Amino acid sequence: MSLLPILEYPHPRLRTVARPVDVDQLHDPAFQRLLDDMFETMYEAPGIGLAATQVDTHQRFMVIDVTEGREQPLAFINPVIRERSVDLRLHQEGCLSIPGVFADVTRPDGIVVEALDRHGKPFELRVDGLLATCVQHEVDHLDGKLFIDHLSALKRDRAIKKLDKLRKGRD
Ligand code: GNR
Ligand code: NI
Repeated sequence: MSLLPILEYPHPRLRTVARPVDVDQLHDPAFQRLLDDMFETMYEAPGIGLAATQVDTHQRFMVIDVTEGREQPLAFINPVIRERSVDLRLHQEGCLSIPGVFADVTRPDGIVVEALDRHGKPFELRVDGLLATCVQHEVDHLDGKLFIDHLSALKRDRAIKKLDKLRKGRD
């Protein structure tokens, strides 16, 4: 297995709208290896989710594990959010593509998400809380969106200045 490089803001390919995965690909060992590499990259970061877009693969899939013990790896192939609750939830989000920057984002608290698992078997999950936040954050990546797009212009500017400052301190 290997760690994959993660695209960072403002890389233009983070704005790509990913294309659906061709289900024949799920039988391809190279695709399964890519999924394993994405889990490894997410766990090593560490992060609770990683979308294919972030590793410069512009197909609709993502990996998530929101458990403390890193015991519940979930792969979502061609995810679709079927329902969104009226109830909202505010959560402080971060992103491996905008490292070190955190900001409050409001999203629907509960969702129903439909996808294929890594073997092509369809599943549906009704989730809320952190997992629902994370699924929405990852599906946003597949649509070329970043969590800072949900902020006011003022807060987004502040977030980008913070990122610039962190980068200047790094070198
Ligand atoms: O590791 C991550 N943490 C996180 C925290 C709150 C809301 C969303 C996330 S996802 C993020 C990893 C990432 O960038 N996924 O795209
Ligand atoms: Ni992210």
